[in-house]
Amino acid sequence: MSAALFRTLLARLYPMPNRDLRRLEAALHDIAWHARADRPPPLQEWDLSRSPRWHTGSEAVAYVAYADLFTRDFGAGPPLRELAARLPYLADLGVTVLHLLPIQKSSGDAGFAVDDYTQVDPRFGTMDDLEDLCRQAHARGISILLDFVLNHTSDLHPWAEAAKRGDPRYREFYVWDETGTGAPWPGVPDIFPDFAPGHWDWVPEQGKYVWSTFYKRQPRKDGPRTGACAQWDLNYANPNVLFAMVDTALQLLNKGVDGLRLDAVPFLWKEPGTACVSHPKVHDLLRVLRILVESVAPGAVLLAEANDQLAGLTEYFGTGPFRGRETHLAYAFPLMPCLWYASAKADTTPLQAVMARMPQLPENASWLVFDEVHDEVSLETIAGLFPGPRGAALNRELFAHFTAEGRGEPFRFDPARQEYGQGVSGTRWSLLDGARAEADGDLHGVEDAIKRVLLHEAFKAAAGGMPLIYAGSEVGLANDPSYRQDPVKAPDTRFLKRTVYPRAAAERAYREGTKEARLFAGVKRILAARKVEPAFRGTRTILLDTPEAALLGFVRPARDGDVYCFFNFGPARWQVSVQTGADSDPESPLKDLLTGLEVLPDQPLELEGLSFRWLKEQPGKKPEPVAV
Ligand code: OTU
Repeated sequence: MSAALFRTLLARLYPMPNRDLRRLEAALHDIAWHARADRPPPLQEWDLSRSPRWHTGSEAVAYVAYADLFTRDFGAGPPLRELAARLPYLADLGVTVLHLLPIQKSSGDAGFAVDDYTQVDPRFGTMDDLEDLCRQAHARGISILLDFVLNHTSDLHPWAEAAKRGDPRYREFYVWDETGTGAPWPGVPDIFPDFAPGHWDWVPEQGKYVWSTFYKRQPRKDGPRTGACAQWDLNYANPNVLFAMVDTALQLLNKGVDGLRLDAVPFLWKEPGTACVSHPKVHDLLRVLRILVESVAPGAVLLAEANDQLAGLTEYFGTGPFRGRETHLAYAFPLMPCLWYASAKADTTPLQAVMARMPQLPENASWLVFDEVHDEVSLETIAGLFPGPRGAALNRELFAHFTAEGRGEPFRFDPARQEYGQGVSGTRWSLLDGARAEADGDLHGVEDAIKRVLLHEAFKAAAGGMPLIYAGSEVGLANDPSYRQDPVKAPDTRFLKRTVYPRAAAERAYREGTKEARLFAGVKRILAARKVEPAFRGTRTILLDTPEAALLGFVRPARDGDVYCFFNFGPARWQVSVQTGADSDPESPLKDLLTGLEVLPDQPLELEGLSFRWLKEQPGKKPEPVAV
């Protein structure tokens, strides 16, 4: 990256006289230079030893967990230390990337209200424990991805405390309402309309409102002060904020983590008259961060957490001269609600429509393909994908389906827009009706739920990106409604799915015949088949025509033979014909990657209800003689 481009970015972000700009640039280089000098030699070796495209490989599989919930039932030590003992379990499943939800000192929002970036929360352990965990994970071929909550600090962070006291340096770390009215800027979305409405938090010490996209203590001056915590957005228009946060990022990377999940990244830049979401300057900030991260920890990846529409989302991989030079990974938000729609309605039409629109990514970038994380399933995304009444109808259908019969609970329900909710909280097993079926002793229901879970996993593994597994979903953990008893958690339904991973479930995962073992073994088989198949590298997919809405088909191209992927989201059995390409060998049998069995291309392919098939071309291969 040329120095001129770096300077261009800074000049766009911070219009100022050249001399000041040069000073700003020098300050950033200085921060990076110090971090480079501090990078421990073993990490420098690690940097050199790995491919810079490790995140795009077919073996790359991510797992997201809360360190405490994932280990609590396994040992009484600090979670970061107990995690080491859980690595063999993850490795056995096929996981190569562990995303740890926030572990820094925090006063709320399940870790996303950070009080101190330089300290691990004592509940989790210490920075030394983190370094140790990274070493042990690397030894097992597992990379660690850490949350980097860069959009906001808590109101208890020393910067926020200083701002409350009126310290002019730190006042400028945040964004204040200069009108004094607390009136929302027009067009700015309301993210937690139910329990933290608007985008201002009242600060009695200053007699002013401060910008807060997420949790607030007191949204209105004359309202109650009941918020469980507060998250104050950082003011990136102030270069000192950029300095501090770049420094924080580089220090975390020097602990040995392999990547940073950039939390709530669309909200980084505020400009009146805009929605303050994915502003062009957000991208400039990320490009600056990428350059500096690469100069210190080459091989470390940046993951954009941006619940954005497809076009906007793709920009996180960089555009123009910055293509492939912004974030390495982004959550594939647009696929997610469409996958749930396919599951709920046995209709893959929306999923196909979105897949057809997925753009070609730069070779060094990839999607993180997911069906759930620690947050709600954001169903509203489907409304944005299909503007007008169709999208609203799809959203309504999804919402009704997944909040019915105790599957999940509404999240981000806007009381002013009663017509439909925006998201739903719940574990996958509960949302797919597995928990209800188990409770009712409905064996057919349990069978179906198992098949649906494996369909989801097979789709995520094949769709063109790194699949992401939410902790416990691989053994079918159910909703835990006990959060309602905790007044701090009660207003936030996302806690419904933030369950302790019980030791008993891990034991059953290895006890044949249990539902846990069937799920675990099924997921493991899918990931193992994916790992060795070159066609599952990268992100290219080509949609196939299928005769039924319940069916989805696509090709993953590869030089040694394409892979044909078929999914049946409906209960009925269907036949499809595999239309191999014109340059394919019509004589050669295809190989089923899950069973190893051969299929002749001119034979109709049987697709049982709620099943999938992955078929690999084998150019030049003669059919096996049929055994008698
Ligand atoms: C993220 O989510 C985290 O994943 C949440 O757990 C946090 O509460 C939140 O940030 C604040 O730190 O709105 O409902 O476009 O969708 O940042 C979840 C991005 C959220 C947002 C996302 C946010």
